[in-house]
Amino acid sequence: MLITGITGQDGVYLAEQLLSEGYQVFGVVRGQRSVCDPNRRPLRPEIKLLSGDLLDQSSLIAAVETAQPDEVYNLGALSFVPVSWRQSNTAAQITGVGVLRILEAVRVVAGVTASVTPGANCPRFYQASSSEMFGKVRRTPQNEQTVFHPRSPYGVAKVFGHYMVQNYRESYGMFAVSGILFNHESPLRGPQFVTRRVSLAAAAIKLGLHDELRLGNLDAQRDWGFAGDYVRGMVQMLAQDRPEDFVLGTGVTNSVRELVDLAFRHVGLDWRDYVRADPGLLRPAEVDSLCADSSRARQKLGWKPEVSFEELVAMMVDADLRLLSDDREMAAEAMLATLR
Ligand code: GDR
Repeated sequence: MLITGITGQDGVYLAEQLLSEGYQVFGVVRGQRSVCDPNRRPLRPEIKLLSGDLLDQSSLIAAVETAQPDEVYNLGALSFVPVSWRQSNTAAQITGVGVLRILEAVRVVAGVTASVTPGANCPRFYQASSSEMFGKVRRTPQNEQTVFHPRSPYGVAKVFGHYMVQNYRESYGMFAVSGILFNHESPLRGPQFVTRRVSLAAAAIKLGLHDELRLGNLDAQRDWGFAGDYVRGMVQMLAQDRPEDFVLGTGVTNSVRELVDLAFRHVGLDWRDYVRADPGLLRPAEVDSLCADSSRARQKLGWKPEVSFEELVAMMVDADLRLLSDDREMAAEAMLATLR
């Protein structure tokens, strides 16, 4: 199995699942392995790391050639949405055209052309598509048929990747699918994303290490689930008889305000005493509300999320209480710095 984005939250969970099922796992990492979250669990030593970059076609061909994988999971992206306005070209190149490059690498190494159909040696391909593609939503809840209206350069790039996967499926007959995943979180989430920012702040304030939490749009609503549940769905999508895209989400929507209320109540605090609105954290164009209709995944994959929003928030706040209570933990200081 070959995974891009192996150092990210989903890469870590997916690798753990595949290793536990007995598969050999290769991870593509850029020359210098960059892990933005020092709290992240170290990668398991069984994982074989190959250098490669979604910006570099030849490096991806070399990685696929070396790994000779049965399955390729493209989880690599510039995943923090606000950065995509400041680095829109980079976002388009990594998150959008990067999908084309890794698809090309798979196609070329497997010797597939318009007239040569994929043989048994052609890996199955999973693309991490995103609910950000729905953006300014046309209908609620959103499913595989809902029209896309992305609101950020990140979302636009994901739409490009999504249609490229569909095109490779239709043009070459490759087993290539996209999982349209709604927000999924865990104690391994990067500290810049709102759930982790809130869990860190609630824990830090409770422990007397910090005194306020600056946030952007409190009215934004998301469908938040647990990342461990979602990587299970990725593996199930590639185990189907025929390639098909699937929406994964809980079908439950909460606002950022509800998230904050829950996290602070978990540590016995009233969020109104600590949260400050920071206009600098508002986005040029916002995705107001998302809610998944994952009935296709429930019916065809038998997939359903096991962790509720309340359990997820409690899990994340408890993990951050442990992290920040441990004086020896170097990661704690780096995490606190992200709140300042
Ligand atoms: P999102 O996740 O953009 O949905 O994309 P994020 O956690 O960054 O934002 C969720 C919502 O919270 C609002 N918000 C804030 N967000 C952040 N980061 N920081 C704040 O202080 C803050 N205050 C309010 C945002 O405006 C937004 O509405 C995530 C990423 O993982 C993508 O890569 C992935 O594709 C989608 O989820 C599904």
